[in-house]
Amino acid sequence: MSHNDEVAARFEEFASLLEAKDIEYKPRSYRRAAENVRGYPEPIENLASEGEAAVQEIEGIGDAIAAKIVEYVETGEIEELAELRADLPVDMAGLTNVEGVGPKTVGTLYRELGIEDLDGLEAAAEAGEIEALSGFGAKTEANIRSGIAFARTAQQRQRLGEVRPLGEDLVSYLDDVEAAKRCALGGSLRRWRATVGDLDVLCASDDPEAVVERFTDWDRADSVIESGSAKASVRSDGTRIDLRVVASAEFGSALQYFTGSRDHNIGLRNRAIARDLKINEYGVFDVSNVENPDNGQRVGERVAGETDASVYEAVSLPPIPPELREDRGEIAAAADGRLPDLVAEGNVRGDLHVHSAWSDGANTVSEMVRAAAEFGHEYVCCTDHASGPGIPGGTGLSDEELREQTEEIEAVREEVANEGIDIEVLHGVEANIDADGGISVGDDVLADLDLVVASPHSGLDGDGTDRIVEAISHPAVTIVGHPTGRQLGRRPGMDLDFDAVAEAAAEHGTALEVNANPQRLDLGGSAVKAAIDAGATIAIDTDAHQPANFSLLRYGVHTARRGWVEAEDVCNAWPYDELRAFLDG
Ligand code: DGT
Ligand code: CA
Ligand code: CA
Ligand code: ZN
Repeated sequence: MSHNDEVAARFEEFASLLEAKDIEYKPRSYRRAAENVRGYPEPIENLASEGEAAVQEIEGIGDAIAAKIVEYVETGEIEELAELRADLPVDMAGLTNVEGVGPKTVGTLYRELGIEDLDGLEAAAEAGEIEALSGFGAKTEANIRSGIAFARTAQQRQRLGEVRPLGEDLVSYLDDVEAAKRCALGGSLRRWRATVGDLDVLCASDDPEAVVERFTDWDRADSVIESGSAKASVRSDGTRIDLRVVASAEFGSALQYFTGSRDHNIGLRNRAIARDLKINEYGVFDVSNVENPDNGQRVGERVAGETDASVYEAVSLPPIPPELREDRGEIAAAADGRLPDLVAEGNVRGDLHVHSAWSDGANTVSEMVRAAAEFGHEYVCCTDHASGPGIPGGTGLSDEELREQTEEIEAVREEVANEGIDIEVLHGVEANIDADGGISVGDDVLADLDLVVASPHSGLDGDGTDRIVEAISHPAVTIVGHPTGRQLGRRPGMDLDFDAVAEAAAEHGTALEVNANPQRLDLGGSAVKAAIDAGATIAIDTDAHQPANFSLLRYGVHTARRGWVEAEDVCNAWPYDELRAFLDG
């Protein structure tokens, strides 16, 4: 089991509490440490067991932070964090879920009004107490009031990127349990939905009680919600996990059933009924000689159920990838032999949206390029932020700085070539899309760059269709980045007419991004499908701000798969020559 996510969450809380106390600089190093620990490929406790010096091998981790990691791994606590919490006893994660409420605001609201949680915040906003504080106003208070409802519902669903590693960790733990023969994730997590209500795990075993016992004993299970002879639910770091244990012969049908979605399963069951078959979690049954098929679960002759694919085969269908099981026409497509040959992570050849320390990234261009090569990319494009609204002060580049950056990019190209590192290095920019759809970089600079990602960073509410279509039509724009501007669990982003956006993108040869950052996953599955249906090109980018972020690619790939995307639809899955032709065309 790995403590990486737990340590990262503690450091993020640590950073927020420091910020709330108006302490400067330190929060940034804790946030950076959190990201590096989360992205570190090995269980952090392996390093911690070798001592503080070993932990300092991780980038961005000095002696003070290393000591805290060792302390946490050894004791399960960080004393300084406990002191900070006692000093500022607030629900930091819940409060900062409200858009416009950052850690500093939480600190002020606690000191001035004693606000500790969402209920307190709501009461104060309703009573007009926030408006009366200096530095706040009627508009801020109104925004907070409207953000609370969204923050409350958002809290009930977790982001895919946070729970997927938890689920994988659990499956690898259960794989080592002797009594468990096969294990798999089910539910929305297996379908790679952007947010997940709870986590469903399935095991095949002849000894279900032994598996249930090991599950409830798992050291990441904080509490047991319920526990029976063949199923149990626990809570881990705020996430509910449901386990079911079934016989091996029924594993496939159970997995198919618990993968969902509900509407997909209804479609499949109807197809079965038309063939005198009955599908349920126990198997597929031939009920042609059964008088009353609804009378009981295991009725008639059992014809399938050992594997997930066998269930589809029984109704004359090829296996349908879990990401497609959303009742968006996948059963008809499967029946007609029209299922897409979905893009896979291995198809992606480069990342076209990457930041360096020139803007708000953590590393030099050279470090990011090397990390991209190490990840396996054939090409990478540096796209630091241009200055503009929504870009934190001082982190966006002026036209002049973009010109200067060109020289550094050229130097990095030479440097990696001299070392025999095989990667093409492109120079781009992430420009802002302003309220009217205009672009925040001068035309002469745009013309000299290899690629332009244009993204919205401010004014992210209401209908943004015209604005995004305008940006798509700009001749210099290659990719529209995170088109809605949504942040999962934080803000819904702009409303877009996805058909109109898709048509414009197809017409102008502008790619639409699937931003792989788990906070965004923007565009999401159904919007991506609209883009594909209109013939638009997709870019799957990580928006990396540090080397560990390149591995977030998988979330983007699976989100694209939810939109029926094939490798040929993805410009950064094309060989470099084809990409070059696209950029130059
Ligand atoms: P979530 O957890 O809200 O992100 O979404 P799911 O899809 O994981 O839903 P969940 O955890 O309630 O149930 C897992 C799967 O089990 C679901 O996708 C389909 C199946 N399932 C559960 N309850 C029902 C039900 O009452 N009717 C049908 N047809 N299927 C169900
Ligand atoms: Ca679920
Ligand atoms: Ca469930
Ligand atoms: Zn970016």
